Amino acid sequence: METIYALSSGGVPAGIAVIRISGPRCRFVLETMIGAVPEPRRASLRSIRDGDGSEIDRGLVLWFPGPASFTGEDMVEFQVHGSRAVVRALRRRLDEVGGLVPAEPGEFTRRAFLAGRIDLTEAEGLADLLAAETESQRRQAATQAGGALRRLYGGWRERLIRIRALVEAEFDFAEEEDVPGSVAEEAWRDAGRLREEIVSHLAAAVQGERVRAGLQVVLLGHPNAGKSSLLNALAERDVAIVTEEAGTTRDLIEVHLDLGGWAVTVVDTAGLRIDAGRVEAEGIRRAIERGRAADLILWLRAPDDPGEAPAKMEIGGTEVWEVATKLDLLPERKAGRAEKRFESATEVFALSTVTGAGLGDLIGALRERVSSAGGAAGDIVPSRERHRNLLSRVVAELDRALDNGRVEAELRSEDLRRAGDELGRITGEIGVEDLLDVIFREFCIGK
Ligand SMILES: Nc1nc2c(ncn2[C@@H]2O[C@H](COP(=O)(O)OP(=O)(O)O)[C@@H](O)[C@H]2O)c(=O)[nH]1
Ligand SMILES: [Mg+2]
Repeated sequence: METIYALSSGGVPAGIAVIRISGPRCRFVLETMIGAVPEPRRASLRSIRDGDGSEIDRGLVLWFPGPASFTGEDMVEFQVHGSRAVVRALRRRLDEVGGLVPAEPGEFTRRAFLAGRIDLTEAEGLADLLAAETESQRRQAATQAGGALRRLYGGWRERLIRIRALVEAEFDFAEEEDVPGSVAEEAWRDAGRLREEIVSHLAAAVQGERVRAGLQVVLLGHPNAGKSSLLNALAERDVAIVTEEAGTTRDLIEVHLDLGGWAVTVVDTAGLRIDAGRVEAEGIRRAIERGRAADLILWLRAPDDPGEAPAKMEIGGTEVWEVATKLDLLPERKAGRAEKRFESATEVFALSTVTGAGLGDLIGALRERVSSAGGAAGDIVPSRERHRNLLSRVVAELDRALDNGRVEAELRSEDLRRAGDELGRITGEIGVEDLLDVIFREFCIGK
């Protein structure tokens, strides 16, 4: 195994730069660069020395001997002054020492996984924790990174093994007389209870995935309906171009918002227009496609909007809220009420991004929508499609095993084994080699 190093603290210049090293050369690095191996797991202030003995910087040195380290290997951490020159000099020195290579993104975490220090769900939780932008994302990721899913799935897997042992013990007794079937029966009853637990956990997957990815809200409406203006108003900063020219927003623009601790992704789209030029038509196609996959469509229409709302079939089953824009342009007497024009809209709002009227109502409703979809703090929920798919397979195997119509107990026991294997795939104990690159690519360098 090569020894890897990386700047783990992000961009320089900064107050402090943290350089992390993991692998068998750590001890040698300490001996050559600070002339000693300090006390484990304690910060010591040392001179970090160059090849000619001169001081590169004075900083904190931490020594984490394996296997009780994050990666399971020997690890060293240098906390130095966060300047470009200090970091560059340290990198050069580490290259000179020899046997060290720069780490790939997520390589420290990958080594932690391979050493069995963490399981795959904890690695995913760490990736999510590093990417977290809102309180709900942080809480969910921290719960997962702390091993909540590992413990849950590990416990279920052990329970399945026990159930199988009891069921299979019966095979040997089957030939003998007067053995009551109750042990196996009780085991099957427990398998049924376990199935129920997994089904109700699986039902929370939608919630977990939404907290992780954020509520997806797509703005749709004809050109000049006020979509980009609304996006800007929501984002409280200029992220999309607002012009009076129709069809300027040709691409999709995404903004991540934090609405009272919940993540909401708002997507601005090209206006829907039948006679649009080709570039714009491509934008429109993408807009509708994005709307179909979203949690919520905001259908915007200006007072003078002649256009039709999209047909129900075009946007699929996505929930639609209708938003009457440019409220300030309406005469006072009409401004109070917004009548619904789009048949399947579940809510109607009226607002003006110029005066700000009505904006609070929409934001309040969005916040309500996302928090009610998000569940409670401390919930242990599947957070990825990967979990959801594998859990569905666990349930399918259990259903097969629990099907009393099948007489061969050996086959039913085999189904139980397969159910356990699917759980093992979630935690990464079984067959995940081809998945690792995908998962660890999400990380930044130095984690
Ligand atoms: N008076 C008024 N004008 C608005 C309002 N919202 C947007 N506009 C104007 O309407 C035009 C089109 O807005 P824009 O956000 O680019 O629409 P989009 O094509 O749907 O993205 C621009 O000139 C905006 O300044 C509003 O609430 N009141
Ligand atoms: Mg626009």
